Amino acid sequence: MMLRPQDTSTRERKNLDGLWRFALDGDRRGRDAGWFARRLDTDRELAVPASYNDLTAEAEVHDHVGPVWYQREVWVPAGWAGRRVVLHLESATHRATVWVGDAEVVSHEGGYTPFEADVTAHVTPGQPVRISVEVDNTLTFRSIPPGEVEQTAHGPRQRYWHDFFNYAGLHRSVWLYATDPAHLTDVTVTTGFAGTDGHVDYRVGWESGPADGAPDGTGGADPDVAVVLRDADGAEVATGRGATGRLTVPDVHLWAPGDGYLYDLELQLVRDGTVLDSYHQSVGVRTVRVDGARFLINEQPFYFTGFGKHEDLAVLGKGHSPAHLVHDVALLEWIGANSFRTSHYPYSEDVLDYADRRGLVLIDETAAVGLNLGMFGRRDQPTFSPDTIDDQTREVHAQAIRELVARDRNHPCVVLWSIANEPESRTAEAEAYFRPLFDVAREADPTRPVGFVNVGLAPHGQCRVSQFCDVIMLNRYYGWYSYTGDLAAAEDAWEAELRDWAGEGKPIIVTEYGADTYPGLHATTPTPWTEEYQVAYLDMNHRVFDRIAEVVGEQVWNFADFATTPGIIRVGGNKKGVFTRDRQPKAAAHTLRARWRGRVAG
Ligand code: GCB
Repeated sequence: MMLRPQDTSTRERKNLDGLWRFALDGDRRGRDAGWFARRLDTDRELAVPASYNDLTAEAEVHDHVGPVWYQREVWVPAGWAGRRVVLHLESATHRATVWVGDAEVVSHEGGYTPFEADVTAHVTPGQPVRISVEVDNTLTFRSIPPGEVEQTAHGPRQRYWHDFFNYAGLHRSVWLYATDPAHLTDVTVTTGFAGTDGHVDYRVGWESGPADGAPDGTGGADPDVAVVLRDADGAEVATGRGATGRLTVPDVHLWAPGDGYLYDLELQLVRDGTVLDSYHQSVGVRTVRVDGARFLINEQPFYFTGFGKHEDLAVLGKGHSPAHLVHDVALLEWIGANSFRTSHYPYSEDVLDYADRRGLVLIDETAAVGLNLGMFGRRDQPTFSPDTIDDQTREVHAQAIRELVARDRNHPCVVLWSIANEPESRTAEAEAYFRPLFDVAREADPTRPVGFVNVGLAPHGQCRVSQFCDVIMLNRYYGWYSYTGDLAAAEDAWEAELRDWAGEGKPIIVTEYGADTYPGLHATTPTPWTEEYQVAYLDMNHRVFDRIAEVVGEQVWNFADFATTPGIIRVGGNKKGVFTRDRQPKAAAHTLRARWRGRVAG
């Protein structure tokens, strides 16, 4: 249970981004040596938010395996005396332990979801405090995503089965914030409409906190919850009392693709007429539903156009950058994309907030990528076994699903959960692994469809996991990894496979199709890696999609070129971008723009 830090009439934040002291700790000495207890012995300072990997010119930083330490001091505002003080990290990749002064305050597993600790007892308002964070990038068979560290004569080497560089560090903002001891802890909103009336169901959590002087520690009377819903102009639309309730919105302005209309739900925790805590939750009133092979938003058939993306930038790595967010969304709008998938992990919450406001539609994915040992040459070992990915991994995966849903369920932009990308899905072990995870997702959020992304190695008739999906999501590379350079044969084979899937009667989104393209490489005949081939490849795919009614979406792999591990099929990274890594269009961008800007939803 967690609310994103926010400034309100009762809350105050202090942003801790900037330069932090930084040290590598490949030998894992820091904890025992008490690095948190004194000034970190280093002359390095690195930036937060950013991956640390590309911030120096040193291979030992770029290729580091194991823990690193970040440390800085911060002045705790004098005005926070008597307040509850919380340290909040938007993410730490892939796990972290945090100390405030000498006290260990929190540990967290998983690199892309937030965590926080009540640090009131460890800080003195008006005084500085030292904050130390040990961040560990190691991937194992017990982490999501999984990986394995190989000890070599030249030190540890991290192996993993996904196609993007294992960037790590503090990728998003770190905050200190203050609330009243009595505070709101959580809110869930679900929305719907009938005719011109919208409704907003809300459920609010709170804690009364230890009250000053109250002998029973309860602070006397329980506080009450009051809520006010306002429209985008600030006009009051509805009010409510109590921790749960339904608000009615007459003449509702629905949130819809391309129309990111948001109401503001103000939550107040009130005792004896005093507002102890106030929090603002934006609300888009909309519905999502699968009906046969149609994907309905607000009961209207929706056709997804767009991309699989990455959080990936020169220098910053996976560090969040507001400027790049604005620019990427500008390019999405320029090209006529109405959606993207947060491949292959949960993105910064700023991305989701902005997508809400721009009316962009998101497929929201966990970091469960690379649960497929066979794909990267490990054919000797089964993916799911007591020695590889096992029940313990599944618990970590389940927790990743719960944390993703807890973080993102109030975002109208999210219309579909993807619980994994391209796992092994042909065996009974895969079926047994995934069945309960779909239950976890549906229990966490009964209001949205759930799926996973199927890989070409598990075609129709062989995949044992797609039976659990509301929507079939397929990554296919006909004309690239198979039928390379032969788009005519690729077209036949692709159409045949898609028609098999269409027989399931579920909506199909093609979540990846793409061709590596070296910008500036040209040919008159269809030659892989040229800009002309990427155009021809996309045209072929689009002909196939347009012949099959069950296809309700096309998301090209990838929005932009991105960094990978070194490999003989990667030239300075993955080059399937429609934009280069520095966001210049390849020829295919104009092809997509012509197609998508002409398309009407449905
Ligand atoms: C895939 C993966 C994606 C890769 C892509 C490729 O199927 O989902 O992570 O980058 O193929 O380019 O090979």
